[in-house]
Amino acid sequence: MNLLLIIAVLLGVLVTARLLNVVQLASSLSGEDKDETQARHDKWNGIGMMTFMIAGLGLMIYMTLKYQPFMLPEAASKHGKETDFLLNINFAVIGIVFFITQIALFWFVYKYRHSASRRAYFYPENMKLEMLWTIIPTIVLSALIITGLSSWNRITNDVNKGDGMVVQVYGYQFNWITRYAGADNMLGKSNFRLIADDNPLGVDVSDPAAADDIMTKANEMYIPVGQPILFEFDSRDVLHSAYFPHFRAQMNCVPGMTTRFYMEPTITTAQMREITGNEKFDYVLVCNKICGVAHYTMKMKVVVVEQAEFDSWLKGERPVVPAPEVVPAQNNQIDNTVDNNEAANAAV
Ligand SMILES: [Cu+2]
Repeated sequence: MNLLLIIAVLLGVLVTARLLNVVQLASSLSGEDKDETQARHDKWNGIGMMTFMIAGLGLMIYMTLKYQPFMLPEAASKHGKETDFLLNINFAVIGIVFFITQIALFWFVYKYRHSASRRAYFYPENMKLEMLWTIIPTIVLSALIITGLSSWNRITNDVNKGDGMVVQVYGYQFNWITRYAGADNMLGKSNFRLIADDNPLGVDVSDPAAADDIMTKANEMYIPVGQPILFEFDSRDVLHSAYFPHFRAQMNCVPGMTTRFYMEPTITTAQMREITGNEKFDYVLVCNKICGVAHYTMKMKVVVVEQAEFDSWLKGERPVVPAPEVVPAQNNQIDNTVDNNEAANAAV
């Protein structure tokens, strides 16, 4: 199908080229003035350019408006509002410049097309103009970069404030695990050597800080609204990137090191459902680094609730260090022996 389409387009181009040749030949045979023919062609070229510009810009405006409903809703975090503000300023500046330059470009092609009655004016330099188009972009770009950098520094420096509930986001191929620091707000140490089926984060259970750490049961993360949260990101295997699109937050998860991000959600899931008019709306945490074949499945539901609801939810989750009576190590061993014996008997 695609091949047929390509062949059809190629044939179309060839036919048009041949037709133009024929038209040219016909006009030269009929004794039409060469300059006149050229002028007619130039005019149609100019009109074509203007049509292309109007259609292109029109389509661009139409698509921007049409797909507006599919854009992210308003930012749901404090930093997110700042990020959006910066982004909008950038879009405004780029948009204005884009429209001015594109309209000028196509208009000039049309307006100043070749004319036998007009000579090109030799205009080698104009210091004033050159100063103007060097200094204005320098000022505008510097302002954009300086405001952007200062915002970025403020956002990333908030990590050093030392407050905020500590939540670990652990990425692995291909999902996320979250761990809450508990009452002491300190995560117990972890080491990849300790990773086991019943200890997916490799938490050092002998570390007293780990005693009150909590892991989530389901593939979801609850966070309280209006509270600063200090995320600590880790990866078990390859680079992942923890991306919270609705909070305008993203941080790489790097194997062997912990990265941090500080965030304060401002809109609960329930409120966002009202704002978007979508009853099924949910915040998400997704992976934003192609990390392997099932990268696209790395998605976790994020639920923003009031503090009280968060507290009661957290009580229902499982502790990282299981209570001693839950996993009696000895029984396990005995069970294994029985299994082994059975297996041995079966083999005999
Ligand atoms: Cu990933």
